[in-house]
Amino acid sequence: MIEQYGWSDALRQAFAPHAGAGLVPGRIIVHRRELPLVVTEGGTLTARLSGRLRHEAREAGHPAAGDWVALSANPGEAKAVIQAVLPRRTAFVRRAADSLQTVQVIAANVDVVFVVSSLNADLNPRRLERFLAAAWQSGAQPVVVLTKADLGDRVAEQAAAVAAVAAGCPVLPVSSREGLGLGELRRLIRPGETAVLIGSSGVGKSTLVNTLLGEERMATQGIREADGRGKHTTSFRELVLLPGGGMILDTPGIREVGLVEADEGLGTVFDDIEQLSAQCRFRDCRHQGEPGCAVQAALEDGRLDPARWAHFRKLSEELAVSTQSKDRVAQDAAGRRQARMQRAYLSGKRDLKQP
Ligand SMILES: Nc1nc2c(ncn2[C@@H]2O[C@H](COP(=O)(O)OP(=O)(O)OP(=O)(O)O)[C@@H](O)[C@H]2O)c(=O)[nH]1
Ligand SMILES: [Mg+2]
Ligand SMILES: [Zn+2]
Repeated sequence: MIEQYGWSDALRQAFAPHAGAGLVPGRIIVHRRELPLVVTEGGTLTARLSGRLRHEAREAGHPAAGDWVALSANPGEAKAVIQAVLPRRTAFVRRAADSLQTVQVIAANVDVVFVVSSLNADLNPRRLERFLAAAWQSGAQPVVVLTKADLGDRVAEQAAAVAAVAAGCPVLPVSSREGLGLGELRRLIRPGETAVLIGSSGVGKSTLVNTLLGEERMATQGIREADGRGKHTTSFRELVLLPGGGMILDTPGIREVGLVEADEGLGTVFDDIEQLSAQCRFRDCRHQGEPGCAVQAALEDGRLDPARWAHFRKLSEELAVSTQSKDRVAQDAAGRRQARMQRAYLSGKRDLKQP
C-alpha cells in the first residue's frame, strides 16, 4: 500500500532505526494541525503528535502533508502517535503572512511544483516570479500551469510572456473544461512521484484534480463575478493517488508566499539579472549609476524590464530582512538559554539538559 505513496529503498533505510524501535512508517495525506491523516501499510488512520513533537512544532513547524513519519500504536489508545518525522527530500515552504519567523511547510517530499495561474485577471508576472523563487528553492521541479485556456483568445501570446519571466521553467496552458494540455501535465508526474498545486483561490486547482481523477472528489466553486477571485473553497491540503500512479496534493488558494532563505531560488528565477550583474565593471556594483554598469545599460536599451528589476530588488530586500530577523531570533534564543543556565547554576540545579 505505501509503495503507491512513494515508499522507497532510500526511505526504508532512513526508517531503519525507527523500525528497530518498533515504530511503523506512514505518510501524511491530509494535513490537520493536531490530528493529521496518515496512510500506513495497514490502512489510513488519524494520528496525533507526540508531546515532544508538539513542543518542537512551535518553533520548527508542524509535520506537513507529504511528510513520512514514524508511528507508535499505544495499547489502550485508539490513536496512533507520530513519534518522528523523517528528513524531507524537498519542501515547499513559505513565511506566514503574519510573522517573519513562522515558517509554514505547505508540501513535503514533492517532485513537481505546479505553480498555477488562471489565464484571466489572476495572471501576474510579478506573482509568478515570487512563487517560482519559492518553487525552485523547494528542490522540486517547478512547472507553470496556466488554467482556463478555453476562456482566452491570446493564450499563446500570454504563455510566451510568462515563459519570458519563468527562467527556463516549462509553461503549460491547460483547460479542465476542454481537456487541453492534460495529457502533458499528467506525464510530468511519474509513478511514485508527488506533485503539488500552488496558486490563488479560484484558479481551478481542485477542478484539475477532479479531471485527472475522473470523478468529482474535491469540492469546487465558481469565482466572484466582480473581481474574478475565488471563494477559498478548499480548506485543507490533501494528497490523492492518481489512476496510473503518482500523487497530487490539492491545497487551499494562497495569494502570497513570503520567501524563506530562498537565495538560490531567487537567483534561478532572475538568472538574466545575475548574468548582467556579472558583466558590470565593478564587482561590487550596486547598479545605481556606477560607470560600466551592465544592469543600467540593459534597462536603458530595453533588454531588462524595469518592473522586473524593481521586483528583483524588492524580493532581495525581503530576503535580507527575513535573514536578519532570523539571526536576531537565534540570538534571542541563545540569550535565553544562557540566562536559563545561569539561573539553574545559581539555584544549584545540576541536571540541566544542554539543548
Ligand atoms: N472556463 C473554465 N473554468 C474552469 C476551469 N477549471 C476550473 N474552472 C472553474 O473555476 C472555478 C474555481 O475552480 P476551483 O477548482 O474550485 O478552484 P480552486 O483553485 O480549487 O480554488 P480554491 O479551492 O478556493 O483554492 C470553478 O467555477 C470551476 O468550474 C477551466 O478549465 N475552464
Ligand atoms: Mg480548491
Ligand atoms: Zn551594475
